[in-house]
Amino acid sequence: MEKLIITAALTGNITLPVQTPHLPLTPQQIIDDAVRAANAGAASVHIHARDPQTAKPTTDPEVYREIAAGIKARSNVIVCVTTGGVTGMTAAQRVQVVPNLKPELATFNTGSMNFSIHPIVDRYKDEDYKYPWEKEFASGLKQYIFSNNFADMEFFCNAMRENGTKPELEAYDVGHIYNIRYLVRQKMLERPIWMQFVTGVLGGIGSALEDVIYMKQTADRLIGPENYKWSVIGAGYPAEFNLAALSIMMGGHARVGLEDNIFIEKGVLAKSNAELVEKVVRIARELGRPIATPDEARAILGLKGRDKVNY
Ligand code: KMH
Ligand code: ZN
Repeated sequence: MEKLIITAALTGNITLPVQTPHLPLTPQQIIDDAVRAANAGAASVHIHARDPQTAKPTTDPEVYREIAAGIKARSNVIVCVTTGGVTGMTAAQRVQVVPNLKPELATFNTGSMNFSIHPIVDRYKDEDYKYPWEKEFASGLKQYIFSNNFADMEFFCNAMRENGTKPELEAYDVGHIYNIRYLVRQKMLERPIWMQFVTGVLGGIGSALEDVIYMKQTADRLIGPENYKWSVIGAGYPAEFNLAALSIMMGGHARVGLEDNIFIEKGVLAKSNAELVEKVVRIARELGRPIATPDEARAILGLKGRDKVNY
């Protein structure tokens, strides 16, 4: 089996400060967490930018530039920027980070869906929230549709191809794998196709072992195992680690991080992204799966190299 590529998803657009005090929010906090996660064994860090004043998700390319350049100055880790966006962000706003930074890797969401964490509002009292926008943001996701229609996907594909950025395909359900097959047939994707099976998000497929195996079987049938590399995201605890273990045994790769899961053990908050990476490194070691370095991951994924980015 090829060496394990560990991705650390540091902040996300959806995890809220009320959920954990350990979420890196400012550019400096995100840079520091990225370097620690890389030192712990992550070959790739997946970054979302937050407004440095309000901690709200932002698509401001200059905040992304500060984060990506700060990480590059201190680590060889792959920087995977998000094009995910969140409520109220247009496709054009979401994708502008690609021509601006010309990153090696950027997320590419392979279909529309509901995407919400509104039920968490019932867990917190008003005085628990750190920022005035959090409760309304979480409640508002009940009406949110994460839009990635076929026109959006063509637009994102073209932007990434024009800038030498490899898309990290985020597939949240089996129907999204049919969309990927469509994109392959339209010759919009280069091999090896790199995809994350994103499981356990409210609005997407669940995070049972059977869900991952079905996603894998469908991708093998539609895309062909020789044409893609895959990683698993299990949102929440214990899914993040159970599915990482499953993927490690099956020859896939794994993503961990506070974007997807804030717990290191049942009811115990992870103190950093590095702590989550260290746990999946221990699981891989026990299962005899060596860990890929950033350059080994670049070779596996066919990335252009950190000297070809624009930051
Ligand atoms: N912001 C979430 C709706 C990605 O990083 O591309 C999904 C997301 C995925 O942001
Ligand atoms: Zn993300």
